[in-house]
Amino acid sequence: MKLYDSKMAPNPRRVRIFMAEKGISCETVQVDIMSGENLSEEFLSINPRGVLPTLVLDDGTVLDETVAISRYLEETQPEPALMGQDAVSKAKIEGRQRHMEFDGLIGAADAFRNSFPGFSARGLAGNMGEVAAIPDLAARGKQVVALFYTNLNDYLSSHEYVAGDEFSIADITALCTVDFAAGASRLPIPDDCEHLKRWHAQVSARDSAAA
Ligand SMILES: N[C@@H](CCC(=O)N[C@@H](CS)C(=O)NCC(=O)O)C(=O)O
Repeated sequence: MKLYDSKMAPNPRRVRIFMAEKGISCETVQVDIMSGENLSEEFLSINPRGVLPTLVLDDGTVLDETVAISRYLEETQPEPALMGQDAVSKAKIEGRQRHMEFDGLIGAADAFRNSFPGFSARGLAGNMGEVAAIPDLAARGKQVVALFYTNLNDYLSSHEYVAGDEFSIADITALCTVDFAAGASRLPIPDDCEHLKRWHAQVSARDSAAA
């Protein structure tokens, strides 16, 4: 299989970390989002949506959406489990994963996309045509990230990981969200979020975090 990847972007990193945790490696192809390589005819002929990550299986099947790709990898290589092991843990982890994505990553992406000059006519990711950035969305994205930090800090005051006692896909989404918000959107973890900082140091020390 072949992973179409983009080094600086948070969603492809989620898949790279997921693979590293499972010890899966495959050929990767870098696609430069900043210069619009994901909107080239060549890439759109692989994924007409023009988004990364995109995984192409050996039989030619094309998968996109980080969680769908992760689901495929979890099913084909169940150990170590990153998406739960029984009905309750699977549902809990899926819920927490979605909280990280909807309550954090989308806000961080809005904050970046709607303020970065290079994306002034690329307000939506991928092959969506010209869509103007909306500065108010950048401001709201910042508010979302601030709330995300506070809520996650509270949760981590009584849990080791983002979905309870076990490292899971929810931690991967949260780590990529925090690092993207701190880097691209210049929204670092606030000093008073000590539990979030403890967790961040812990998961950043895993080998997979370098992926
Ligand atoms: N919901 C999708 C989001 C994919 C996405 O938006 N990826 C970004 C990179 S993080 C992208 O491809 N951006 C292309 C662009 O900005 O044109 C997923 O989870 O994979």
